[in-house]
Amino acid sequence: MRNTTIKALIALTAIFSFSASAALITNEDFTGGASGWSNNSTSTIAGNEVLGGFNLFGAGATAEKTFALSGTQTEVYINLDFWKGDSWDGESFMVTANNNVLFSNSYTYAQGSQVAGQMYNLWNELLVPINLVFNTSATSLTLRFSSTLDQGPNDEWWAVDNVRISDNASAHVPEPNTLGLLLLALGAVFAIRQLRKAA
Ligand SMILES: [Ca+2]
Ligand SMILES: [Ca+2]
Ligand SMILES: [Ca+2]
Repeated sequence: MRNTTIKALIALTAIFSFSASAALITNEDFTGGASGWSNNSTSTIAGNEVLGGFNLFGAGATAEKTFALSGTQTEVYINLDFWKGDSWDGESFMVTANNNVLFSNSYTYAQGSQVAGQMYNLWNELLVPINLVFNTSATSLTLRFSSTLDQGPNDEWWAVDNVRISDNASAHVPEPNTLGLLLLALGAVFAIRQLRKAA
């Protein structure tokens, strides 16, 4: 009887110690280069390696990559840093996921400060953190970056950095939670009492 109860408590503790946690799908800072993107060209902005950049991603440039998903998620979280470079004049930068436009915003040359590329007055660079949620239960994610720029990459350009994708799929990673710890403590107290009775 005593052993059965202790075993039951241990089993309950084990069950409640498993909690769902977000699954990390990718985390790319492009240090040492890019791989798997439709355009793997990288450059350096203020000492930091990025995908694209000055003289690389201007009119018509796109970069996309496909990632496998478990299919058990309902939300995918996409975080990245976007760099607007030099003489943008109202064009937009877009982020799409499986052909859904999740982000589209327009920029102009004077936004930001002088960091890279051309050094003409007000041909500035702007760093924009972008945080998106994509509702999907698909088994893959094709992430695509593009713009409506109409001039060459020596005139107006963009780059991305720190692309991080995660989702809310159940990862089944053992992770002590409050209930699990409480049950563990109760189990320990119970076991000690039983041992004292037995002694
Ligand atoms: Ca980087
Ligand atoms: Ca510049
Ligand atoms: Ca233009």
